[in-house]
Amino acid sequence: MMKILGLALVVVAVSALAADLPRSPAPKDVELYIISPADGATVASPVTVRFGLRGMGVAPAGVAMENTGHHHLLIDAAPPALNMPVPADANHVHFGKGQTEAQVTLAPGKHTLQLLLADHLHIPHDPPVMSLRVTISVLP
Ligand SMILES: [Cu+2]
Repeated sequence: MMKILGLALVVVAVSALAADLPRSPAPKDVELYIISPADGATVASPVTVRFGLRGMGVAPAGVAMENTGHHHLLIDAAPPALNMPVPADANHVHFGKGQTEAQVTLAPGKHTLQLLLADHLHIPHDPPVMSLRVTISVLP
């Protein structure tokens, strides 16, 4: 009985911790956008995606500096939970070296691209700094 209670307490403590991860503040009037490709564009793979950011700076992951972050490209994915680190997988690509463009290999067909800035710990800012989502068609 005590064992079960102990486990329940640990679970509660861990969820409280996740909800309380501190988020870096984002200044007002920040703009994150995909310079290219344009929404609706038809392109060949690999696709060069250029990241645009106005009102904040880019810093590598791990470097805690006010009003900075690094880019994450969401490929065919909805925005992830904003109170925890951005997942790292084929649909959530981190640019932790401070890159401002990427070459992305995509299968033929329709794909969506969206940028999400996150802080040195990969946690989105508050309020989140996100681009509009663009839809592109990749040639066979
Ligand atoms: Cu990251």
